[in-house]
Amino acid sequence: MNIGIVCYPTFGGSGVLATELGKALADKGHNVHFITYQQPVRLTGFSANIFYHEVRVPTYPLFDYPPYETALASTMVDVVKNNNVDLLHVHYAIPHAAAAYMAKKILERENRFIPVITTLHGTDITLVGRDKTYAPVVAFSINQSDAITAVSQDLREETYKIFDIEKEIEVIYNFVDLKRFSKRPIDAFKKVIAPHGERIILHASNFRKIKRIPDVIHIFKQLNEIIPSKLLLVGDGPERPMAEDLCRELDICDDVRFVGKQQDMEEIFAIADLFLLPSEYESFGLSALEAMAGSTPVVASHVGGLPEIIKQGENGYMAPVGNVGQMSQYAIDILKDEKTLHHFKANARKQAERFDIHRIVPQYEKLYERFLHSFSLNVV
Ligand code: GMT
Repeated sequence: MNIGIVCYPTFGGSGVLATELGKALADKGHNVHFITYQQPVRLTGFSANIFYHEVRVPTYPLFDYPPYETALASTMVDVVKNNNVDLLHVHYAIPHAAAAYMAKKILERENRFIPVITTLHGTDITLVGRDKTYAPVVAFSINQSDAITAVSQDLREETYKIFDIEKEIEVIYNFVDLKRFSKRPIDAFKKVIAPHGERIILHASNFRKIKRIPDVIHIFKQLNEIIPSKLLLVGDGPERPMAEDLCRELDICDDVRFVGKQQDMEEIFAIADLFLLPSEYESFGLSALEAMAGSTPVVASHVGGLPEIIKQGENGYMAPVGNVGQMSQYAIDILKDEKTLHHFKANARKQAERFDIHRIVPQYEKLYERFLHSFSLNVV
């Protein structure tokens, strides 16, 4: 198959998932055409059947806001026509589903019928998408997609609650490549972070408000008073300066390290003892799944799709949003002795196996085949 994938090229979960999906499809022999404004961060190395098409957005003095959506739709048309693309799979509804609808309509006028599959990732529905400046276009373009998938059952339900969706939304869970997360901890790295054998606590995100970074820091502070630990903060974003101030205020700077955006998350998860994700909302929580794949238990908020991957008291714990005291107590419970920690780590890895890439990617392939078949029969 020749598949066009449209996504954000950044460190965000939807872009990471879309890139990993494209790479996995290419490994299985499909030709994959990434269409985005920058080379996706996880698209490294060379693969004979992966192609990257950059969306160029020319500027003009008249444009305070260069029209990305128009440039994207035009690039989609061009890529489909020149590469015999069979279908377009867009990740994150805004603005990708609307641009895909436009491209589809243009191609239809040339008698080319291209199925559009939209994968909803979370904030495209629950936060940004529902904003009334975007909502009508989001709802319309989702409804115009030939297939809609959501990354969790919760996101599926939320989408039906927020928008008037006339079609079936299929749940295809996010996945992780377990093989990649099978690394043994690098002792030298561990020693640098925790020189006296302290527990290593990890948080990785885009440091946006929805991630509740102050909760991460307060949970760590309470935990560190009982169990000597180090906090590793991976990623960057608008909340970082505030987070640095808070660490100074709480006098915990010696135990906290901000390491910025990182590529080799496998090595970081391998040395971590616990992952914290006290978000306001997570449609799925791909970082939590990656942590589990690296045998790291998770303490998180009981929200969104997280209960679909975290099993209370088995591979982690969840507490109500903002209940920092409960979350730090759970962290202490997991980290209190080697035997308990080992048990949680083993269960985390076992749970991640349910979401292995080899189980999930065939679900997308099946979906593609179904729509290609229907389109060739003209029954959609
Ligand atoms: O919130 C983020 O980290 C970014 C955002 C994105 O679209 O890149 O993540 C959303 O999609 C991820 C991949 O499907 C999910 O794992 C995240 O839970 C989801 N974020 C939210 O729902 C807040």
